[in-house]
Amino acid sequence: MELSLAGQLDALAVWRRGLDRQAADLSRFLLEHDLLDDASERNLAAVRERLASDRLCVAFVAEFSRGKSELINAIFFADTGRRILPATPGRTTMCPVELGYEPNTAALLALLPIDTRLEAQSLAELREKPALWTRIRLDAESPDRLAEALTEVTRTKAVSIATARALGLWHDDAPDDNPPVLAEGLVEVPAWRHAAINYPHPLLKRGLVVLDTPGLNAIGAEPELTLSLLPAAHAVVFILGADTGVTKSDLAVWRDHLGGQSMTRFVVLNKIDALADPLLTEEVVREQIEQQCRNTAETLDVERERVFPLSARQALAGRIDGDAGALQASRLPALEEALVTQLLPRRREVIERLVADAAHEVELQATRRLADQRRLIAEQMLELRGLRGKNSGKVQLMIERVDREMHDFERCTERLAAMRVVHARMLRELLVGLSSDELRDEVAQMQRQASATLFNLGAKKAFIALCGRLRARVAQARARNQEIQDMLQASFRQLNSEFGFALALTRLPSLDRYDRELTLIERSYAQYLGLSQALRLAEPRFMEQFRRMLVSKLRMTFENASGEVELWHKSASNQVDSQLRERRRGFKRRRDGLERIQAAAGDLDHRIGDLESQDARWQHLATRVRGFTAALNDAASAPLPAAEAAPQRMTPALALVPARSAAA
Ligand SMILES: Nc1nc2c(ncn2[C@@H]2O[C@H](COP(=O)(O)OP(=O)(O)O)[C@@H](O)[C@H]2O)c(=O)[nH]1
Ligand SMILES: [Mg+2]
Repeated sequence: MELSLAGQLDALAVWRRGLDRQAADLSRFLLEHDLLDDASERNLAAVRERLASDRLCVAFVAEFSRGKSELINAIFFADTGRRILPATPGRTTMCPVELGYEPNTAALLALLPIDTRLEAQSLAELREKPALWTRIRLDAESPDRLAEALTEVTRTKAVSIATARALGLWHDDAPDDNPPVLAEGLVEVPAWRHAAINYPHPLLKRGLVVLDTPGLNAIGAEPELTLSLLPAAHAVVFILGADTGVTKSDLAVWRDHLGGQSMTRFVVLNKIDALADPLLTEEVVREQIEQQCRNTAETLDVERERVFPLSARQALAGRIDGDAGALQASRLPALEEALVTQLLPRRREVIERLVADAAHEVELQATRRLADQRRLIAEQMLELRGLRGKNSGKVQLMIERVDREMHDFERCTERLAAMRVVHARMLRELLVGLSSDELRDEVAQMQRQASATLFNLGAKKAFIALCGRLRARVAQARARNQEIQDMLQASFRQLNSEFGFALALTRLPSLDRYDRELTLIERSYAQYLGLSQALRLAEPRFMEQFRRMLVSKLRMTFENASGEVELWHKSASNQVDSQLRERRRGFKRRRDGLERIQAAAGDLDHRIGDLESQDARWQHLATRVRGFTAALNDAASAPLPAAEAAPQRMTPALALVPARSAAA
């Protein structure tokens, strides 16, 4: 029985929607019962945002002409009955192509001109400037017109060597990587820097994003690919030619761009059809292929199971012709099955953990608040029960006692104010260390150090030093956070014992995640600053682009870190505020209750009854909160709704509904 990616993505989407509904229910319930504090509200909103926008990005990476585009065609577009992405000799993808689907937007090919490389803006910045992109409407109904439009990604143009140099596409010191020279001192360079296809394919509609990359040259020349697009991918399919094996440049791509990454990696040994030899038996050819897979696995240092020998061309032709035997012979189904069975469970795990953590925090917060209210009620009940059979003079004494207690209690406000001042100061000091101003200064310092050395050869050293300093900042933030926690802990203990609060701190955010993020940034950027790139970095434009990307990446990390820290502190302060409010309300209720009893002595039992039902209500609410979070947890850990088993299909294993028949 085969699983289809479409079916699995659907199941995942159904599961996510279910979780989202439950999170919404929980949120509404808490709001209705005045149990939703800021921290929980933000927590739940963040989870729901993730559930709504979860994407799965698969990147296809290889040297030129290994068959990336052909493989994408075979996996995703065979249902159109033809080759959609250009993948024939002389028709090479020249720029990174992103395939995805944005609902409520027309089918579109958006192209960013190569000239934009003359300015230092990063791709992320340029995405926000639609005016700079050339847009071509796509006709999803007509595969021929679609394929025709997509040939744009192969477009080149002739420019002078000087221009090519300025574009970062010509390096006097690295002639092998340079583009072909045409007559009259002109060279052929890609016309576009980046292409984004918005297309209502069934899989793309389900949140799949596919990234087709051109060869090494472009990967090397466009830092954005190495530094941000590839690390953001959830899986990478790395493609080799079975006819060529692992070449030196294949190995360079693997080492430089994929080696240390954390995403799931699949290695494809493509073009096995080229190994067929009429003079050899099928057995022998099979054994040859197997041997090559083992060699490949060894060279790349991956498990043999990660290597998939196949023929993209045969698979595409087999699917288009409806030839099941040819499809089987192409061995593509094994790769597709691996994508389905290995990729999605991992995505799911990430979300599951996210939801479970949020449910836990929210439950803790809400039930603590309820427990606190019940504690106050218990005290009142004790007091009232003690009044049974007492006269009204006694009640008057009680009222006076409450007044005294209230008065004593109000002394805590001074203490709280002092604690708040200290807390705010300490927190300010902590956050300054993570602020974007200081971050900018740090990067500027790195730049000064880097440009002080010849040819930017010191850039890597300066960058590593920067990472060291940034890590020290995170460590310092962690230490300061601990100090604040100690201070709060001590104050809470005092407040609890002197004024009857029930203040308790939640687990301090560990900030380990940001260490890991920094390590990841360090690794991929340091790789980029390796010797092979050093010459390119000598160009001021590149250095500027590099700096901008680095700053925006680091800023995100630091903003998230300080956001998390702030949230924790905010929830600690909120807890104090809400308990203060509750305590005051409690005193007032006690006093009102006693006054009512004084006014009508027989009211005592009635009043106790009130408190009992109030208490029962809160107990009930706590149970319901736990019910909601348990349901959320159950839904998160429940098996996915069964994906339909696909019969022996001729439509692509990964496509559920052929695009054409869906449109028809
Ligand atoms: N024999 C054979 N040729 C293939 C196969 N896959 C791709 N090709 C050819 O290899 C060339 C490069 O393919 P393409 O997909 O454009 O490579 P890309 O540059 O990696 O995107 C094209 O001429 C394809 O037709 C295959 O499985 N077998
Ligand atoms: Mg291609």
